[in-house]
Amino acid sequence: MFRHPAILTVFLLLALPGAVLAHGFTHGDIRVMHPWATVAAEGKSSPVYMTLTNAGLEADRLIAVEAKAAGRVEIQKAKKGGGAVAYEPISTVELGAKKTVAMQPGGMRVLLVDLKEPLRHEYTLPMTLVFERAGRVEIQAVIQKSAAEGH
Ligand SMILES: [Cu+2]
Repeated sequence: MFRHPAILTVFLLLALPGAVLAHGFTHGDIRVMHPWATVAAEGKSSPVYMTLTNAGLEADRLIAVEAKAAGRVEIQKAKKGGGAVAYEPISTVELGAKKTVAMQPGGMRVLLVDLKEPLRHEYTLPMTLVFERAGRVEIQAVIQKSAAEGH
């Protein structure tokens, strides 16, 4: 029976639910789960959220984030109090041994500033997370319209 190669690929992906449902990246002891950015126009900014896990026995910390699509990248944390959420830059994200840290709306985030290209819905954005111990972790952020979208 004839089978279209594209159809076959879909079936193979569905046979590996972990690969589809858990969009994540592992490098050494570091696991980065479901990184996602927000749809944005060229020249604008876009927040990126993800969950970081350190499966190792030694503490690590995120010290930098790089993205070719952005003129500048900041790591930020929401300030407490007040009405609208305001963010301020932080230099690192501490990731203790056997700890998980969620970067999510209203908490910590990565901000891509001065985008050199538009972030289009459902495309993916290559980024590099730099950890003090684990080194460089290459990830692909999925571009979503909102936090609720998920997959
Ligand atoms: Cu995902």
